[in-house]
Amino acid sequence: MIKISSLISVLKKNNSNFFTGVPDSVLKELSFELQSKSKKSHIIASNEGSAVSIGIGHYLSTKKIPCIYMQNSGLSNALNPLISIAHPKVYAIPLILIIGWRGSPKIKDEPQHNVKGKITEKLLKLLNIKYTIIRNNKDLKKFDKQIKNAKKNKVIVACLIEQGTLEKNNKKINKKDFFKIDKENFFKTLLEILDNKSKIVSSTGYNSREIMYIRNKYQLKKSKDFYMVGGMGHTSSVALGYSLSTNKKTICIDGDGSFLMHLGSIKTAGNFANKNFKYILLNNNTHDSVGGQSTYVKNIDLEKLSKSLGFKKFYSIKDNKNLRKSLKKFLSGNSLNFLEVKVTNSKIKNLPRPENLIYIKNEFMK
Ligand SMILES: Cc1ncc(C[n+]2csc(CCOP(=O)(O)OP(=O)(O)O)c2C)c(N)n1
Repeated sequence: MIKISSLISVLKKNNSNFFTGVPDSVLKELSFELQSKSKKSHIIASNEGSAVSIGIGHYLSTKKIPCIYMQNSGLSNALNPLISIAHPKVYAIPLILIIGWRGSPKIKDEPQHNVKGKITEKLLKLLNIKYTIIRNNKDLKKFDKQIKNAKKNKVIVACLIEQGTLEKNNKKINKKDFFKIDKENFFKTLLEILDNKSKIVSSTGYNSREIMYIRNKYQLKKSKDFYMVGGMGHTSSVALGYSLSTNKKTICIDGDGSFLMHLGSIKTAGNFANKNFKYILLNNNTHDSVGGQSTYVKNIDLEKLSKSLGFKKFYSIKDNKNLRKSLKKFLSGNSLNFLEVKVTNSKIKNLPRPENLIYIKNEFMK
């Protein structure tokens, strides 16, 4: 184990004091530590490619190496600017990557993480990125040397951090409920209303796990789900692709972090979706499932945004009063509409995780 302060002090010693990234549960302690930093030195990015690019811009203006943090699933989002801009054979921009290593061969994890976990080191090797697996303070010394080398030779350097490596301390993000609707009540109501033919495509984070839990708890078996266990930000695209070749109601349940990650997809849906595509944004204004970091979605005028992206009507449900009635109205709407539901953070402890993915897919496709 290592203290987060020890990692940060290695970075500081190397004059790297600018952080940008997408939150990850493995790196929660880093997020907790960074929350007191100003906008000038810490930016929560909407996706990992943007984080790398913000870091590149930082280097261009300061000559200092930025620290870019991400979960290894996001490494694929980061690849484009890493390879096509920052790579030593392109612009040679030095960067420090701090990567949360889900599915490392040492640790039992979910199927989607196991696949990425197994190839994470190979990906870094393929990119010629030197890295350290940080498990103790000795590893930090090795990482320090690699950073010095990266500075000198203008190359990218990375560290891999497994679940449980960062020591917990008393710092936390004070998880705040910005909004009122209890998610359990929302999902229960939705699953009660939907008919047998309807399909749900739900996002990474707590949404999919909560739907699974609530179906089981209340034995609500109508309609079928496709859980986006990975591919964060692509929920609306999967739902769009599904909905175009069917008349079945296709309900896209998105989280606000997921909505922002590839916001352009919502414009694609706005252009091309039919009225059977039902987009529901569950807005809690946080990356609830990875530590409660803010998404800042509450500052967006979603009515103006959704309408300008091509949705005809905008609905927002703020409290439990008329929840059922409003949901029914939205679902039976005769045009392409956008629904925001202002929800609390998740209150359910020990949520299940989708495991039998092939079975889930086959049921969904029936
Ligand atoms: C590409 C990618 N980057 C980061 C993550 C880590 N991650 C998992 S869930 C999540 C937050 C999702 O936020 P939101 O959609 O608001 O859902 P909530 O956590 O509030 O349930 C993040 C960042 C991931 N799974 N994939």
